[in-house]
Amino acid sequence: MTASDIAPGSAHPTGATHPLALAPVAGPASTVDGFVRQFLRNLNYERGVPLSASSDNDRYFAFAMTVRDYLMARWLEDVKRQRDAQAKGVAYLSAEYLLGRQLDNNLLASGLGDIAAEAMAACGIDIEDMRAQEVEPGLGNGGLGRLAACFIDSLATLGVPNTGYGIRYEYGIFRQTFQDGQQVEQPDSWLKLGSPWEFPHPEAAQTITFGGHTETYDDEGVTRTRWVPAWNVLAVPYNYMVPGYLNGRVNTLRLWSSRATNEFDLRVFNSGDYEEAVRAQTFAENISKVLYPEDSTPQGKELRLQQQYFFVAASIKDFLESLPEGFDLAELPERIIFQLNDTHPVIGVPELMRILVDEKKLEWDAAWQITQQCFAYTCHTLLPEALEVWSVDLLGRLLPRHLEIIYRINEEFLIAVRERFGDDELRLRNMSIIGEFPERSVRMAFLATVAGSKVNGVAELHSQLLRDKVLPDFDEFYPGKFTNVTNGVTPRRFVRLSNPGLSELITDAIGTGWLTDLERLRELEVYAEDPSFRESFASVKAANKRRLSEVLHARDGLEVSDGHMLDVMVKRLHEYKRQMLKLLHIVTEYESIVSGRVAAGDVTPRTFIFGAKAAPGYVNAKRIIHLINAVGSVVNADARVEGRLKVLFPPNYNVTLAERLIPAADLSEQISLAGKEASGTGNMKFALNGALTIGTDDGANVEIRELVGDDNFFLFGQTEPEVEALWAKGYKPSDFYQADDGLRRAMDLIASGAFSGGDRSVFEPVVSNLLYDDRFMVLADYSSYIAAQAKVDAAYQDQDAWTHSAILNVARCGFFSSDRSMRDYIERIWHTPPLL
Ligand code: 26W
Repeated sequence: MTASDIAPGSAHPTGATHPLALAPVAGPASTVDGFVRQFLRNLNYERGVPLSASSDNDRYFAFAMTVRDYLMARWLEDVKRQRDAQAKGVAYLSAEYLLGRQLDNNLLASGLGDIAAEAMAACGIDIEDMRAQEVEPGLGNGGLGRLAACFIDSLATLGVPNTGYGIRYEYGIFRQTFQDGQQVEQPDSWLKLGSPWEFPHPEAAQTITFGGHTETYDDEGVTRTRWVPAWNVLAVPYNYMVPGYLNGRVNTLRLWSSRATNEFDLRVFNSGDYEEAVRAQTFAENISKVLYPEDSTPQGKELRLQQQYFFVAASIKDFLESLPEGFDLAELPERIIFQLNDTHPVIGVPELMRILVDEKKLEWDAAWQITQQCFAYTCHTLLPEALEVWSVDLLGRLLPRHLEIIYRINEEFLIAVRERFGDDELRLRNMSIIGEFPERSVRMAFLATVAGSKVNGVAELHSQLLRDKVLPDFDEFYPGKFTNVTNGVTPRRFVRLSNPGLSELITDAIGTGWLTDLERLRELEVYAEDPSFRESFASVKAANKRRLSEVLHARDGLEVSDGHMLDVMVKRLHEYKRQMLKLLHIVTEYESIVSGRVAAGDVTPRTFIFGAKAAPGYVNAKRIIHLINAVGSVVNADARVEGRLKVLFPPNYNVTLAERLIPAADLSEQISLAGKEASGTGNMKFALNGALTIGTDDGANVEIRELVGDDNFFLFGQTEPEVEALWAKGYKPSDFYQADDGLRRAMDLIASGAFSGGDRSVFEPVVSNLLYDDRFMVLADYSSYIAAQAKVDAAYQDQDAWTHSAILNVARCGFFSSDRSMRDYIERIWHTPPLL
């Protein structure tokens, strides 16, 4: 970088003369004075207020900007370094990023924490008040969105060139409230007070077109196709810093926001139809307005396809424009890999083909060669209903040229299949990218599989089932294409930031290296044998519980009782995740007390905490939320329980709450029906924070159990093959109901209206759903779950042994760092080494 690229001194808040004077790993040579000066400068010149008249929000902004200023030199430098090196990079294409709050993360990454704290103390400002100002960007639904956020954190920390591409939704995942125990959704206006972390670049907007028709024309004797679209919108990029942990590296997250184009406006406007012009504007701006809150059940809504094409087309253009003039497109695969985070961005495949063939005038085969090497696909589900399909009708109307291209890709693919397997019509129908029932539609997972250089599942079991059950013909047709990369989580946010007590304890024992080399947690194993370490570990857990209690009290007026085991189930509300199974356990415990069969004093005191949002249209899930709240009201108020059971359901579970809840948990509930949860990532966060898991052999639970050992994990439930066998034999849930007294009593109590003021009709659908349908075999796994919970109770009696197990969970779960996931992607899929 030339010195003139960056304003000397002024860009740097801390008084250092030149940003490069800062050693990346050794930490900043900055000063408290420098921080204070820059903070006040930002308050005055960016917010336009003196300290004496500033609001909490002003101070939060000025503070955030000071941290931002500090990272800025490194960001500019990194962007330039990546451009100059012409090294291969990763374009992570994801419709969701569930980022969580940025302030603390960016403070940590910059190593400014202590200086900032001192500086604010010197100004008489409580950092906590400023932290509380930040509304987390909830631009995702759950696991998939949070995974994307962990991955970009790890890529920056590893120093791998990466841009995360996505959508800047104006409204993220809805804010959940409860009214009479039922979920009510409120809009999430996270941008109401603005965000100090975003850098809009309207001048770099891309025009994205839709609709219209295609036509052929003669191009010097070659017949070519062009797309004549009917309407367009602008995609305005907003850049966000993605700082690596203490390494002086900063990558970019680029989220697109839709705007009306002038061109479009003016045409209508000049025709005199003002209302129509306004309508058109609103229409264009709707594209990035709101995140679809459906997790795993695509609704096939036109706006959703518009969103997908909008951000993917903008991202691909953005990348192609960044290439040097005269770049040979045959070399594209040496410069970029577009990673498809589930099928949501798959429309990028025909888009790149369209650009290469129609615009760059490459031969189809050459273009296809390039395209196939430039994409890779990650599948995040096994539920058949979660696999996206777009009706040919809709796709053809919105993106006529893309549909033609998809048809051609399919045609050539099916010819190749026929060559290989012969005229096996059934197989051809099963493998076709175009499905015929219930309507003609494009199977996006098939398109992604055909186009991708690699296809990966997100945990060993998931990848295996993907090959064996979901896409077996493709696995046979493309040997070597399928692979696994087990998910991971960033230890910076989910251990260091969320659990400072544990982090300090670990660092005191084994030094700081673990934060970027999580396998080093293994060195803690010996400390599990040290009574004084166990004591410290237990007191960290106790302190985390008190901290949680304060948060829940302030946030929701909820009380966590002292001396209780904290039993936590937090994740989206979905039938396959089986919150109902957890609830049946609670009702069983409660019923055994109120019926007098068990003395309250003999019950292990437990506080059960739920956190879960249901998709707004998912009726069964919403009924289960209602039932959890109803059971909570009754159990918590019943004197016969003597306070030994407590059910808490803080509304609006999000990343910020997760960061408080997980470090306080004793028991982690990972109880999905085997073969349904692709991986889970909450399970990893709990284990790394010293909670023991009660779980089925599903997703990454399998790998957690293998690592921590059977003695340190409460396994229950059928295995995936057992589930298959029971379906094959004919599953009758009522048989299980009849055969188990505890189950019958719990179900009968719910059916009796005990949790609905005597009104039997309220929860009747929940009970009959289990008795007569039970798609996720709650009843089949009940007895095994209850038996495992009894083992949990027994184990919890010996607190010291429990702590021993908890330490071993931490020590043995270093594998689940998202840094390791990224290394696996790099080695198996991307081939993008860190840029040194
Ligand atoms: C509406 C369409 C749709 C379909 C699927 C929206 C969202 C999805 C996602 C695949 C749901 C999701 O978040 N899956 C989760 O991904 C995590 C990260 O890999 C896994 O850990 C979870 O097991 C998986 O459920």
